[in-house]
Amino acid sequence: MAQMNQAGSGGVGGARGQGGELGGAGPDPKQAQMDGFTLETEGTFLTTDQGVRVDDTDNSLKVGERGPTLIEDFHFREKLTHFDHERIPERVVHARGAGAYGFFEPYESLAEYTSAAFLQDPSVRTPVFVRFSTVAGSRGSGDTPRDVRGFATKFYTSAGNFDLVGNNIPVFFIQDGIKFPDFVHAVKPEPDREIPQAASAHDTLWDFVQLQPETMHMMMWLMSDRAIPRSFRTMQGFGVHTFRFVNAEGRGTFVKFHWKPRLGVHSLVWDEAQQIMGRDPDFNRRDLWDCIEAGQYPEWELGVQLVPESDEFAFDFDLLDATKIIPEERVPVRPIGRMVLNRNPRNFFAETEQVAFHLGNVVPGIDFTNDPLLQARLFSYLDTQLIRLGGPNFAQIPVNRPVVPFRTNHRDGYGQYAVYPGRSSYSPNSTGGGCPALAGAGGGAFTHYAEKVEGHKIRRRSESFQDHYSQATLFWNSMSDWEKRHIVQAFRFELGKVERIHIREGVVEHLNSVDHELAVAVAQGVGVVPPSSPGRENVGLSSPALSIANLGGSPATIATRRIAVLAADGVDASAAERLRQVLAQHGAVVELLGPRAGMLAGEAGAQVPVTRALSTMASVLYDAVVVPGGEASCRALAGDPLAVRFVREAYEHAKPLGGLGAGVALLAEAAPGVAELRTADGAPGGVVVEHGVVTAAAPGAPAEDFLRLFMDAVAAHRHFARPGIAA
Ligand code: HDE
Repeated sequence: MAQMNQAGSGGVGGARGQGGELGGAGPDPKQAQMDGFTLETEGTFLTTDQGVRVDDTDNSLKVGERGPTLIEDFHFREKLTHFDHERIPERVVHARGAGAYGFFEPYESLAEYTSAAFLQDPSVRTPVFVRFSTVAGSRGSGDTPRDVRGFATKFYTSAGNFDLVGNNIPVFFIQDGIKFPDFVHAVKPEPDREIPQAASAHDTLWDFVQLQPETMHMMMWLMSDRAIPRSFRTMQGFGVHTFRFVNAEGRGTFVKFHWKPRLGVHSLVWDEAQQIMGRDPDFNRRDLWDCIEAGQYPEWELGVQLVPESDEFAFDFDLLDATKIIPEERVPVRPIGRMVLNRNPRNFFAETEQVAFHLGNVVPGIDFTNDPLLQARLFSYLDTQLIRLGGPNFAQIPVNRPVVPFRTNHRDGYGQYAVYPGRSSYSPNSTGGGCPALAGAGGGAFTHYAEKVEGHKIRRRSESFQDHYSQATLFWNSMSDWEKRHIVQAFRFELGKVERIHIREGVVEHLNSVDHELAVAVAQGVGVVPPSSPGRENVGLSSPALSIANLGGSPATIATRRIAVLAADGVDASAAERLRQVLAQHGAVVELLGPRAGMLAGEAGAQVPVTRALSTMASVLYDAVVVPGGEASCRALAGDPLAVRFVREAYEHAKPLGGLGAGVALLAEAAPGVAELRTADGAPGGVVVEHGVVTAAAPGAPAEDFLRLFMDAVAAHRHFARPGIAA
């Protein structure tokens, strides 16, 4: 029977030496450590917490068959007591999340800039645990609200844990952490009625925004498609603050961290995001889990923007202001390594819920700056775990343990697992031989960067933090047409839900200082008198790196895209099979949806297995749709309102559509735009491709041309220039 092995490698008594290598080829030390805490139940007996075997867990101990129940039933009491205490407070923000393990490996040594152990040697892999999250919703809310996504990474390095607690948006709402409770109270459900759940479209958030113009840059990002990512795997991550690298000589360099997804940056459209909340509230969480299970491991490249300390004041914004980016055209992002997530947790609560991130978890070679948002976070993350995880020993929870030994003079407290023998628990001591001993910098100890600071104690915001509009304008100017359209639609949606007209007016006034056309377009949609002239001049600066349109991923790929093949009895079975084969070979997840589960009778009597019944799915759960030929199949689909809606919505959400033989007519019937496109091209019979609609009217299996063009359309993700769509 499985035994719990707490002395497993890297546990309290872990055998690994400080600074010991985490070998690239060897077993993952975090996995080995977690294995030591894992309790398999297969082949075991049910016991009490005390290890006593249980004979009956269905009937409480009673006096006679009809009771009463006896208090001496220790199994009954233990079972209910444990159940009564199963819940812990959810995170005050970022309550809903999903996590995975993996590894990070640097491309080359960064010793010139930092002594961080995990950034020295390309042959050394460092285990990681990443938790992605939404911010405003509660733990049971849906995955696709319009919201920031958290992107928090714990690196279990050979010099202790380093936590990079970032978001998928590179700036933040506020400049000083003392405003965080105000901001969070404003965005969370309103306190009297606890409405709305996981939504920013309400009066209190927008009231905060109109009264706090430093939010404007972030609000532009939040109203953009960045706030509705297609997948955690297709979003960027950012450390947001300016941090500091410190090298072995003690020289500091400012650094901003960037994660870039290998698959490119892709988003949903708003109508789709709203539907998914009902159709599959676990959409992003499921996607992460399924891809890892399927061996299609999510991957990001870590990049850094490095700024020498001598350039601290070289910018027209303050590096300490977390509402600003450093445009990539000014300081390029240097790729320094890659992260792969290749292992799902075994237990959601034990790992994903109990993981405790803290901005203050840094290792030698990485240090802080005086960014006042960062400074506040240094307090908050440790503090929050005390209530969330119930005491000061949460670092001993398996997922939080470093893979190197820890020895402290901390003792006692709830949930203390470590058994420190001996009489000494203080420093300095002679009773314990002076141990645990202090290491100097030469012995791998963390030494704080000796930044010189002086000043008066004041409550004041620096003059260099006062420009709240320039970068909001930069972001707007950098957007493609369709991104701009989505931003206007998002502002109209959100402000349209705001009840108080003065709040809508206040926001429009700020938008007028971002861009006049934007303000007018939003005003026209929300019943506010459009401003007559710009609030500020827009000098037209832009930064291509900010637009999703430029971040499609390279090389473009259909890997992991979910493609629905619609079919009914009479489908051209060989066409359906060929589509499945080729698309799956290129890494797509191909599902055949039919009017019912089970088998379809294909043309010429072939049996075609249905992956799922159409009635259990919706096009919002797929990236693309393709309809193989077969007269009877397509006629049946055309008469099925679910199938027609499926195709129409995919068209309206700008998704790639494919049609073969009789499938072309079905597409045209379901989505009138398709017919318009085909006529425009005027090539009936051959393969026609227009705005991501790929059709070949000739009956039979898909030709190479069709497959190639359809896959190109899928890789491009969305086709927003399509006629007749709102997205
Ligand atoms: Fe957080 N934040 N935050 N935050 N944050 C938390 O810590 C806080 C901020 C971020 O998956 C809390 O363990 C303050 C910026 C992520 O477990 C809490 C301020 C960024 C996560 C907290 C900020 C983040 C959190 C809630 C302003 C991006 C989820 C539970 C000074 C750079 C981590 C917890 C996970 C979680 C405080 C601002 C990212 C209360 C006071 C900026 C990804 O400690």
